[in-house]
Amino acid sequence: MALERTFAIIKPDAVAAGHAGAIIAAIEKSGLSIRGLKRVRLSGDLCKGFYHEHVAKGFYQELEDFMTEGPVVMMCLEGEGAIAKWRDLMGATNPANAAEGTLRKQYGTNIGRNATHGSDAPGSAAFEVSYFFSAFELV
Ligand code: DAT
Ligand code: MG
Repeated sequence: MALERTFAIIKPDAVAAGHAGAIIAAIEKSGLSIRGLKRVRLSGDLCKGFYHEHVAKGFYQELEDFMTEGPVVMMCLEGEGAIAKWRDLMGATNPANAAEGTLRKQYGTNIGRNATHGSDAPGSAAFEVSYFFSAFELV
């Protein structure tokens, strides 16, 4: 396995519910390293650029309304096989289908409000990390 970086978001539902600390603790326990972290609120334009592959889809407006409704915590995570490892910790997109013990099972509500984001491949991870973090913020 290769040393990878991936991009993670604790989404507005989980931040508002006070689950950011528990999710960060789960990341630390997993062995993934947090290389960058910030708490911000997305604009619609930032959301459209970030989710460019979903902008034309029927659920996009719902996704944007949700992702901009309150602050998020975003992170760059690093480790061996970090992309798959973080996806495994999150669980399936729809919390109803997510495995027991995963973050989306524990903290998600439905397919739209699913508590966390994670990059799905090396290309999207590189794009997403650089979309939100400068080199100065990754330490
Ligand atoms: P993932 O976040 O697991 O990579 P995705 O990239 O297919 O899933 O979709 C991005 C987000 O969009 C997802 O976390 C929640 C939302 N979403 C996806 N499919 C949806 C649907 N059918 N209805 C409502 N929201 C949806
Ligand atoms: Mg995705």
